[in-house]
Amino acid sequence: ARVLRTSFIGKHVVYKETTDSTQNIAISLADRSDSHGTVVIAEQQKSGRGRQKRKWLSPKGGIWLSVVLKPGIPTAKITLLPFVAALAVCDAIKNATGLDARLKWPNDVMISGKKVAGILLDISAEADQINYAVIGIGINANVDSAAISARLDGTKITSISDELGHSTSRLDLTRSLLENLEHYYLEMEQQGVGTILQKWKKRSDMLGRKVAVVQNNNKIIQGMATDINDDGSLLLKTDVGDVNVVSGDIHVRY
Ligand code: BT5
Repeated sequence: ARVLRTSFIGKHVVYKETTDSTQNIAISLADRSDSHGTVVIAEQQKSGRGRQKRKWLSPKGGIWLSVVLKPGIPTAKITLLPFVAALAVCDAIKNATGLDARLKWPNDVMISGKKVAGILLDISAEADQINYAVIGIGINANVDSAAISARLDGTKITSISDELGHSTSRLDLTRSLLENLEHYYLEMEQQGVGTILQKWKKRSDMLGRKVAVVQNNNKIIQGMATDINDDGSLLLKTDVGDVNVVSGDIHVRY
């Protein structure tokens, strides 16, 4: 197998057959001085997490991993890290499988309108100093999406094997993912968020469409998704004017 062409992401890999959550292991390693780029990967997770304490089902056959990063960027810019990760996942799926993966704000990766991968960010920061960021990535690679779906609340989901009609190489996909992640991460550190957001927008079919943003309190804001702002918030044009939606506890329907 070809070696991993990265300079820091994946130089240290922790592999588990089964764990509660790779995110928890990565957080427990993050304070070490040499943890930058450490990858924690598991065959299955017993308590995989989504955002806002939602569950992430993680049976065998998927790609469930977390990456420790110590970004040299201002704390305010850390909200862009999930966009970097989503971009890396999207390109890895395209490169490794040929499938037409698309991005949905704030950090979902979709194939034909169904969620194939999700991103989670945990950070530790003081004032304007980031101690560490742990980015969690879950990809439904070779899993039965109908079986996962049956245990969920109606979210439309898919997997790479279901889309292809056969299984895919998780090794190739993971390698491509980690290489892309390092590439886009360095691009963000060196060139700022502008080019990352441009690329993100190119891979999204959401801008220019009418969307409904469902908030935590079940309030719904409808409008036209017109842009992603530099802080990663979504610009909505509504009947009562422009609204900036931050990626808190909300989800978006087209
Ligand atoms: C996410 O949350 O999409 C972030 C998922 C991050 C998972 C990775 S796996 C490695 C690392 N370790 C962890 O413990 N987590 C990370 P969110 O946008 O909140 O979406 C959560 C929602 O997605 C749930 O409420 C379900 O409706 C749905 N869901 C759960 N499992 C799914 C799956 N396998 N595929 C697609 N959707 C799923």
